[in-house]
Amino acid sequence: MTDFLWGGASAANQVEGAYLTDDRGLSNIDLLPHGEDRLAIASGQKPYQAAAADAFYPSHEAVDFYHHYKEDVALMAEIGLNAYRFSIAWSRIYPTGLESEPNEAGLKFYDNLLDELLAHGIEPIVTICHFDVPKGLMDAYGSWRSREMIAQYEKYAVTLFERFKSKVKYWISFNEINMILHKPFTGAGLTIADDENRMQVIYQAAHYEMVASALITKRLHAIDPQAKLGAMLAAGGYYPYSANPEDVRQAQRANQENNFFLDIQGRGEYPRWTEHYFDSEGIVLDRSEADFNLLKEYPCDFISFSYYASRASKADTTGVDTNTGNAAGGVVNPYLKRSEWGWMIDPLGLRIVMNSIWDRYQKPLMLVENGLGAKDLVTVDGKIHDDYRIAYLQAHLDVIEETMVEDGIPLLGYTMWSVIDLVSSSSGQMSKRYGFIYVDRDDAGQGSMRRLKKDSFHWFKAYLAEKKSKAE
Ligand code: BGP
Repeated sequence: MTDFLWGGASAANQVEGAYLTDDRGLSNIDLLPHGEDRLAIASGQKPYQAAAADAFYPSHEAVDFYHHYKEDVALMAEIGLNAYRFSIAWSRIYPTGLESEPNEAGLKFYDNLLDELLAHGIEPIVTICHFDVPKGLMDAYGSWRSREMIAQYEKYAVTLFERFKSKVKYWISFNEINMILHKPFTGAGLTIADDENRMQVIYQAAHYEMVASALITKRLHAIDPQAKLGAMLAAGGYYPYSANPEDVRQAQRANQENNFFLDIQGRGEYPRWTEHYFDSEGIVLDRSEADFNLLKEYPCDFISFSYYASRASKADTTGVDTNTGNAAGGVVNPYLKRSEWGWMIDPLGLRIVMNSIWDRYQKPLMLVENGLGAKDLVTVDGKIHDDYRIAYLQAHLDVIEETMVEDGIPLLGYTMWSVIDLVSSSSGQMSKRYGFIYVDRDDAGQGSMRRLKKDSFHWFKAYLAEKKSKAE
């Protein structure tokens, strides 16, 4: 595991803050408030304009990584990380999305960040679009409802490839592309009216995103033949709740829906079940011959995925707990423990996921998000004893090792979510903490932004040091 990428992960809208600094434009997540409106807006059911007038928007300041990145990168290096997955904010580069020239100040920020990382021996893994659409493109085109978005995204991605080609080898086109099924505003800046065919809007937008991803794979290979483009899926298999064939079929159906994205991005073809499904749901998509050719010719180079929890499916949910706390739905699995937010904790499920993705696509994998959201307490002497996080991560790392060694699955790297505390995507809370590094900031936006090292920080540092010494 010597050249294995051991890293942390984050997303621009969850860490950077400085939401208008250096001419950055507004993006979809800047319009997503903390509090009770968040879920309805995130799932595209309520327009963001209808949020309460005094709503608090946690992405605006986040944990101010924009001004703390040097300190934060130094802390990552102190842990011993050799990789960092982060995303670029589209609206720092093209503030409305529509400009013909990029914003130099935005490019400069990422140049500085990349230089800082490389100076510390940390390999960047860059997500081009992590739940991120400039508001200007939402206003002009209704976001990914429109084919126009493909050219806008291509312009943005090519700007990044040209500028950062000597510094970045691993690119990811869209974070958790399947999140569009559950939270289309978060995933793709979509708000869907009650009288619209919701799945028509979603599958059309997904098609354009996947064509855009294939197109930039083509562009990347021409600009930088060494670089690799990854697809990215929110993974976690659906288990049948029981051996009842109805439950088994239900789980199969849910897995097919999830695999839809990798089937197209990994194999270049729409799965066959979609034909009947689209017909029966009245879904008619704008898909051209040129799109199909592009999808076939430019599949992704590697498959990245997040894994937090597994899911369970049941055909008849009467009397069963469906409160899984997770956008992916399903029912509560009685065999598993759950996090404080109700997510099912299932290390063995990671082995199952890695095997099923590999069996299906035979492309190198990268686990780019895995971690535990939990409430952390700071003791009087400034310590954070997050043994629950250490236990979660250790259990998952053990499974990864077994899967690589015993099942022979190639994994390029592991970037733990989220290395540093940040704003939770689903809840908008700061108190749902994931980091090795604690940030003094609360759900209402109060706090000094001071960084503290949790017990997990020291534990992972020792874990990596041992790995390194064994490899030498
Ligand atoms: C994934 C996202 C991340 C991140 C993570 C944890 O869905 O890619 O952006 O937030 O999940 O989820 P949450 O913040 O909702 O706990």
